[in-house]
Amino acid sequence: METLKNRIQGLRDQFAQAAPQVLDQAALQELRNLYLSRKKGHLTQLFELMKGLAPEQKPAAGQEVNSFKQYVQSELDRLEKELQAPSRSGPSVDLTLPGRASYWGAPHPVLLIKERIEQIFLRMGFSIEDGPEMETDFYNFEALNFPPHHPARDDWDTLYIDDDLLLRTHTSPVQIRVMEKKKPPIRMINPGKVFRKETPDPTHLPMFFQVEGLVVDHGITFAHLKGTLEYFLKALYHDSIKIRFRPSFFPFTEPSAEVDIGCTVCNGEEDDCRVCKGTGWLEILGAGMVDPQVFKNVNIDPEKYSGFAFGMGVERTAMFSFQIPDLRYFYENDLRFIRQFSKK
Ligand code: 2NM
Repeated sequence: METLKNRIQGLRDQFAQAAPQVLDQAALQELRNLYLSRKKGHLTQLFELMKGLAPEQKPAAGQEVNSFKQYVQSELDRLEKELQAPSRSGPSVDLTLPGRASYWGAPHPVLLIKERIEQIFLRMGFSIEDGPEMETDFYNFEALNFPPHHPARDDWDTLYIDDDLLLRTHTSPVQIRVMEKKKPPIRMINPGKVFRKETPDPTHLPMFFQVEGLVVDHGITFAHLKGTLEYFLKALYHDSIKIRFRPSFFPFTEPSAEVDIGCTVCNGEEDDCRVCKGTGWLEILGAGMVDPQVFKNVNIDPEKYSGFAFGMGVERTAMFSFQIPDLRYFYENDLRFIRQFSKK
C-alpha cells in the first residue's frame, strides 16, 4: 500500500514538472500516452499493481489511483484548452528577460511658447485663425502688396511647388483670407508653420512657426499697435522689460516698425554677450499699420477702416525665453533637450 502511495506521489510530481513544457499538440499527445496509454501508461501499470494487493487494501488503493487518474485527465484537458487559446500560438514569453522601461515625452518648447502667446492674446479678446500651409502666389505675395517681379520678393526665399503654388513664407495669407470673408471689426492671431528655402544654421531654419496678428476697425492708430504690443511683451516676459520701436519696411505695412526688447541674457550689461552681440537689444517683433493697398485688395475701404498687424517667430521667442543658443536644437528631437522646458 505504502509503495503504491509513494509511486503515485512520484508520478504526480513528474506530471507537474512535465505539464508546463507542453507547448504543442505533439508534446500533449506524448504526455497523454505516457500516463493513459492502455498498454504501458503509468495508470495502467498502477491498476496492475493494485491487483497484487490484499483484498482489504483494495478499496483505499482504488480511491488513490482513481483520484490520480482524475487529476491527470483534468490537467490534460486544461492543457488542451490552453493550446487552443490564441495566446499560446504566438511566440512564448521569456519571463526572465528584464523589463523594457517606458519613456515619457514632454511638451515641445516651441508649442509651450506658442500656447503662452495664444493665451495672452485670447485674454485681450483676439480670435485664433488657421489656413492652408500651401498657398497661391496671390495669397502669399500679390494680395500683400508684392507685385510680380518686385525686388521685395527677394527677401523671402521661397519653396515653389509649381509656377503658382508655393509653401507659405509667412502666415499673413491667413489674414488675407479672413479679411476677404469677414467685415471688420477683426481682432485675430494666426499661428502656424511657415517655410523658406534656407540651409539650417544657428539662426535659420527651413521651417519654423510664426504668430502673426491683425486688428482692423474704425479709427485704429499706431497708439493701439504700441499699447497692444507693450502689453503683450510685458505679459510674455515681465513688467519691467525694456521695449523700443525702430522704423523699418515691410511691403504690406506703412509705416512699419521693428520691436526690440532688452537682452534677456545680459540685460545690456555685457559687451561680449553672444545672444545680443553686445547691443543690449533683441529683435522680437515686426509690425506696422496695414497698407491701404492691402485693404483695397480685399475690398475693405481704407477711407473707413484702418488697422495694424504684427508678426513674430516662435522659435526665436523661445530661444530668448529659454536661452537656447542654436535654433537647430528644436528639431533634432533629442528628448534630453525637449524634457528641460516643462515640469512633467
Ligand atoms: C509682420 C510684420 C508686419 C503683416 C501684415 C499683414 C497684413 F495682411 F495685414 F497686411 N499680415 N502680416 C505683418 C506686418 C507681418 O511679420 C513680421
